[in-house]
Amino acid sequence: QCKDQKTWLGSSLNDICKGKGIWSFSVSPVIPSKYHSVLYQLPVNLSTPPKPHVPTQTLHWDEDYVRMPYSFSNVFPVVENGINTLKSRWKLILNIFSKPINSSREFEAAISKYNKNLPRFSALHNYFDEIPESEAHDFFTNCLPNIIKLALRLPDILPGNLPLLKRGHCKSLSLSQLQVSSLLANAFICTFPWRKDMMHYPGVNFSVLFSAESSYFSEKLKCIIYYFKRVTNKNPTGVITFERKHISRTNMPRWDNLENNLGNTKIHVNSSGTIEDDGLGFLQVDFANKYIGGGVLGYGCVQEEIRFLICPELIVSRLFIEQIGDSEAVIITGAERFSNYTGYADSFKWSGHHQDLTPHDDYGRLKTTISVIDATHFSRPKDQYYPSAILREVNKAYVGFSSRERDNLAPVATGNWGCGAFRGDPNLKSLIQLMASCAAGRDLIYYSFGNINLKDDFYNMYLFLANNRISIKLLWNFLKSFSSSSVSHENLYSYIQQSFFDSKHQPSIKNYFSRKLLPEIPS
Ligand code: AR6
Repeated sequence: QCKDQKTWLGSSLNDICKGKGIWSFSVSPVIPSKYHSVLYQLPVNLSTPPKPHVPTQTLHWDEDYVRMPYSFSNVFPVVENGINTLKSRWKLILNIFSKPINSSREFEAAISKYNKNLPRFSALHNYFDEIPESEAHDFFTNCLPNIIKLALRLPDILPGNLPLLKRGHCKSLSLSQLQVSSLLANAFICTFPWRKDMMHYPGVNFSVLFSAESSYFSEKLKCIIYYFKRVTNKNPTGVITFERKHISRTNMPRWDNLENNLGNTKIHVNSSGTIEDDGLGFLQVDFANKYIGGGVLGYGCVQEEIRFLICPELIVSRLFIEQIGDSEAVIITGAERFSNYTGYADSFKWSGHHQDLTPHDDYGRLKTTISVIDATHFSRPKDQYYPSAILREVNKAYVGFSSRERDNLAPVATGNWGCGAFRGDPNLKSLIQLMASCAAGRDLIYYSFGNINLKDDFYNMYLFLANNRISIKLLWNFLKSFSSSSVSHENLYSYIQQSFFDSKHQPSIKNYFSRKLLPEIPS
């Protein structure tokens, strides 16, 4: 699109921000409680990294907490002089990394001494075989030793228990950015022990990435290495909150009962821009996998993976966030963006330094809030129109968009959620997200990712809904009946219009399946 051409329809961003600016929206507080573990000392001053919270309990080694690699319980059996004994794995790790590592093969060999069942680091070897020797030398003499140092400081940086955010429980966890960096450094050297009871956690050790050969492997690695260069050069001083949300079936909205007019929600639909570049200050949606981060540490390089690569602090969530259930979402506040990028999927490229100028909130977090919601993967796209499928998606979006705060909520910045790898229909998903944001009391900013027809059609549909004061309940009923009609899926919007006229006993509009007729909005 031409630079000067207006690429958006609907309310201006200034209007949506009520003229007060994008940083004016309310944020959830950081108050330690039974439901919010804060693992650093308050208050946060942002001139130095916050000190760790002094633990009052001994370190847990059970299914409710992250098993820390430095725990006394992290042992392995050996036979010495014919006697079975248990040795500390952390001591072994300290010993192994007391010697320099000069190549990726030495790196793999070192890790395999304390982490059995490693895949071969073939992608990593290829990478170092191909880059100039001077770059590899710089990595093994500067960058890797700094990562290792940061990893081995974990007992001082994070001496306390790190609770797991488990399925079905509403719970928050706040960590300092320094604590996150040390956890990620441990993930890089693959120190986290794996247990059977972690089966439903995505896993954070980087061994999977090092083995996953793909066209974008080197670009992923560049993002990660660049992150470590930044945080080891200057320790970050802010903090991040990870919140797991669950809404029980009985507390979910009754979509067939909600009288809210969809037109009460303001929308801004833009065919240009992205959530991460243009959604500053808004509730930014991560088009997630139920295993948070999706293929970031393996195969896959689309919206979620890219977001996690440019904001690598998000990756740490894979350590403690169990598989996300249907009525759950994760909200992450404060993750910093470190890198820029170009391209997408196979053409994805790291493109260097990003200075994140987002201001901090009163609690020391960057005012960047990400709502992690996983759409359904429709291997048979026609399944998405069944009422049960629509219900699952609208409930999911509602969990991700709703808030305990009532006033001054940031608008949702979203787009074709579930409509790429997961094969959803953007015409349907845009309406589902409109219903969810309307019920949650947020305005909606929709990036159609270059799709001009979608921008026009969705906006015209919205105008139709708004001008006719159509409620969530009525739209829900139209959507519910769609799958049993004989109308083809491309004509969903026309079907809704026609259903409305039918409900009013008004004559049908001529040719109502033609897109050209959509702008014919009754005033
Ligand atoms: N901003 C706005 N819109 C975007 C952006 C962006 N930065 N990037 C992509 N889009 P997809 P899904 C649009 O496929 O279908 C991952 O592996 C673009 O139109 O990432 O929900 C996850 O881990 C794109 O086609 O999301 C899951 O496993 C569409 O959004 C799975 O993919 C959908 O992006 C989720 O797949």
